[in-house]
Amino acid sequence: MPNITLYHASPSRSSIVHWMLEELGEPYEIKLVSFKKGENRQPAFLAINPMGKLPALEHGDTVITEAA
Ligand SMILES: N[C@@H](CCC(=O)N[C@@H](CS)C(=O)NCC(=O)O)C(=O)O
Repeated sequence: MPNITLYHASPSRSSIVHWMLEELGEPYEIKLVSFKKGENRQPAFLAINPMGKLPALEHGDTVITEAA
């Protein structure tokens, strides 16, 4: 089980992080988040990123929320 998880929606800035992960070649998991269904505003996702925005990249206990 990879310890890197990308919360992703396309099109969005999380595609930049998806690209980075592909170039790194490390194993990762993708969890799709639907803006249309408002999943980024649900408590389960707000527990990952309280701003309710993508990207969110979990690496172990660390969460990174800036594509830059
Ligand atoms: N500071 C963040 C901003 C991320 C951001 O604004 N993401 C947009 C998608 S590109 C988002 O999640 N919008 C959903 C919303 O605000 O409800 C970054 O640049 O990585």
